[in-house]
Amino acid sequence: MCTVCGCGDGEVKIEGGAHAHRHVHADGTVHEHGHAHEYEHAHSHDGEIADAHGHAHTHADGTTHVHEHVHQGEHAHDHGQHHHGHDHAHGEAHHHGDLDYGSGPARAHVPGMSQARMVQIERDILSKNDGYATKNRAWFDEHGVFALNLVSSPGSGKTTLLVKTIEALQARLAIAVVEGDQQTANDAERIRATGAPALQINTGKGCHLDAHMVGHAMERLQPADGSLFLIENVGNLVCPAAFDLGEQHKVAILSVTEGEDKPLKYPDMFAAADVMLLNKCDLLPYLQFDADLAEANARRVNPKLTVFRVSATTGEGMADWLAWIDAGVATQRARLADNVAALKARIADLERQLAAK
Ligand SMILES: Nc1nc2c(ncn2[C@@H]2O[C@H](COP(=O)(O)OP(=O)(O)O)[C@@H](O)[C@H]2O)c(=O)[nH]1
Ligand SMILES: [Mg+2]
Repeated sequence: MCTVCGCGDGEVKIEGGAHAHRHVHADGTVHEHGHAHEYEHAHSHDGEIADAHGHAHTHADGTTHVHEHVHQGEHAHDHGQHHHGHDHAHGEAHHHGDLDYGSGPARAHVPGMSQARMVQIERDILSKNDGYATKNRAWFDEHGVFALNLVSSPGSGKTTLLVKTIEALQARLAIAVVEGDQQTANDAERIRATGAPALQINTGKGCHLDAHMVGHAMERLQPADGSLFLIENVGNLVCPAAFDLGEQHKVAILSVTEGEDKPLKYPDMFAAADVMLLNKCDLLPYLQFDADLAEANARRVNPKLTVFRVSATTGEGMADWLAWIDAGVATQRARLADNVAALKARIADLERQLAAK
């Protein structure tokens, strides 16, 4: 997971302007940013990696190698000399001398860094992110906005699905879209062609959107009360799983050309999602793809997953997906109505108190 390297620092660009600005988050926290270049979002996200003084490898069989390094500058250890390819038996899952760098507390490996340090960095990044996500979610709930975070590998059909979803719903629903990609505004342009407002976030080297970026996008897009807010995350089945953006649901898209075992290979994403869209079902007659097995694999990772089999190009199965969105929007609008009723009651109460004085 990319939280181990803190990638994406200082490379984020958000469409929409080149000026210093100041914004106030829901809790009153104030951020000020100076923008030196056009559209350059110049503040740095936390996640600095400073030291490389030691690391521990935990192998599948439980063997742990700890290395202490007090080098400055280049980290010169030679992996070959650490004899990673052990000739003794590894744990159950790895009978053939396979290497598992996903064991240990950090569930990942970075050369030159201890697992403890990695866990600390990940906690720091995610707790900062979660603070922004909580503010985003509070704002969505206050304004009765239904927000979805679409996650998948590149090319599974996220943008195509969004375009078709917008075309089906926009007559009766205000919709705004955030597009995340490392480079280009291609997807935002595809969305804008439908008439819906869209904002592109380029993440540079970063492999996911975070809640801070989405907070900025919300300020620019100003989603309407009771509207639908769609976030297309950077195409990547790994990193976006860890980052809460404040959405109501993560929606994972798996297309039938990707293989039935992807939920087992990338379980974090399918565990984090509430819905899976199995897309490109129009191609099933031409492929050796077992849709039932793909669904079963996804449910092994996440038994509560709601699955819709769809084809964005033919429209097959889209009605159920659209009905699911309608239900979510209705729930958020009911919440908005409750918020308005509570505010009216509060105003009436204050007026009574004033009249009594
Ligand atoms: N056959 C078929 N192709 C699709 C479908 N949905 C998307 N595609 C194609 O898949 C490719 C990638 O789609 P895109 O929406 O850009 O994927 P993204 O990278 O996840 O946003 C494009 O060539 C789409 O036309 C579908 O339901 N069926
Ligand atoms: Mg796309």
